[in-house]
Amino acid sequence: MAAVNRKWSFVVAANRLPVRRVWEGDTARWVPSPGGLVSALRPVMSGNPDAVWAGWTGVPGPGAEPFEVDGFQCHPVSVSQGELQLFYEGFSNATLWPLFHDALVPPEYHRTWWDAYRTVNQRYAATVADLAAPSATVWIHDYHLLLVPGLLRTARPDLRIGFFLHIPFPARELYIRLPWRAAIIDGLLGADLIGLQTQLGADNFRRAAARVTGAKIIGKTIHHEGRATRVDAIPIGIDTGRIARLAADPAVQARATEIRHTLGSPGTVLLGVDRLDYTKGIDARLRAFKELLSEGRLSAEDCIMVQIAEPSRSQVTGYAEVRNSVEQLVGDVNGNFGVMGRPVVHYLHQSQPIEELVAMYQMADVMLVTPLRDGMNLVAKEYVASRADNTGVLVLSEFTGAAQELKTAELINPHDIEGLKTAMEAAVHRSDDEAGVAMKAMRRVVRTNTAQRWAEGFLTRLEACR
Ligand code: GDG
Repeated sequence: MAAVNRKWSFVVAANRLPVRRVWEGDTARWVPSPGGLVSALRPVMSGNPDAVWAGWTGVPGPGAEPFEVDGFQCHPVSVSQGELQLFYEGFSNATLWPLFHDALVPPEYHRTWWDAYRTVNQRYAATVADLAAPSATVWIHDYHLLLVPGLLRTARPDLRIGFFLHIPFPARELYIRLPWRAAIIDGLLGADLIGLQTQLGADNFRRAAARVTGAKIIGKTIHHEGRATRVDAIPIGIDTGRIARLAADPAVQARATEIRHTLGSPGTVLLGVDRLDYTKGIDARLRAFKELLSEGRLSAEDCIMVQIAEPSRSQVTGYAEVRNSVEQLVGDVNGNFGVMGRPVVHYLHQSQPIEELVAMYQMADVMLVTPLRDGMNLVAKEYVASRADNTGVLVLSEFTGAAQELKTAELINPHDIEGLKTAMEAAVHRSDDEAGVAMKAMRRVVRTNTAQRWAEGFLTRLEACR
């Protein structure tokens, strides 16, 4: 049990705690959440007596007492039902998320959302200020908490503060539409180090900061009001070891064979795995697949597509629309090209455990990762990490952070449907030799830049600041 009132020399703050609640009959217990961030921070946090994680439990209402799960000390921050709508679904996911993803749907600007965002950020900052020991290191994550570094700097000038943005930072011309653009830049500049997924994101941030606050940029550092903030590209990785272990597990391999058999043992399986989000370009790949079938460039007898679309943010503007358009396209392809008992697109609007995803990665010949904009995209890296025999082709959007590292993928522009079709057709017909060379190079990248190395790298740079 994390003691109340004690101070910690390493504090992580993120919207969510690294845990989720599972119910067994009438009893609930906390288990560690799946996902890259938890794996990345496990080596520096789990079992570390000086480290604590502040965040929301996922259950609205008053904050619970501190607790421990799997060696992670968890300090809940409360978010009410009303704040969930205004701060989380509103400002975080209907203002910042679309604006930072190139305004793929129009961002909404509401002063009531902004007020709630500020209130919740103040609560996080106050919580961290209270938890942190003198001169502690604090690492704040993502777009839900953009104001926390600045609020914390004012309350606790002694702290070493790092911030990592998991999503893209947009072009300055887009960013400056935000009515609260100055407050957010000021908030972020409270950090000593700001990490972004790509060089482009880091450049965009520095340019926006210079324009909005008049700050001076020298090299990678922003100088403003007597303080310096270093801004770097520090791309996140995956827990490659875990994915590789799952890929080597005979039960997972047997499942991969079984899935392929269930699909009717087709010549080629194309796979998509995404949260059902308008940024992920799921409709672009379905449209391309449909046209390839109707032009006879791919055959429905030979090629099957599987699309896993994890349910996501169904209450937020834009998400019901993308679900409709994806489901309409799936129906269209199956209606036109399927035969009784054998659909051409297998679509699951369900969350899958990682074991099942790795089995899918293993059975798929072509992986389709076609976002219109994506900070990194871990699915692309997980696919590569699952291909121990160096087979498989990754079709990857240029507009993902992952494209900066996985340079031998089949890179595409998802806005260019003809180009996407050509790349998908080529991927289906790619020779094993050619695919092997490309896959080997990508596997070197995911073996080197792991989630654990990313966390160490970020913290080493943060220690070097100030
Ligand atoms: C944001 C940024 C950035 C588990 N079950 C399912 C599922 N998972 C896991 C996947 C993967 C993760 O969820 C999805 O990560 P992505 O990177 O693809 O996407 P976002 O959720 O948008 O993550 C992104 C990331 O933060 C980390 O910094 O890379 O750019 O947007 O690990 O194994 N995924 C899906 N269905 C499941 O049932 N799709």
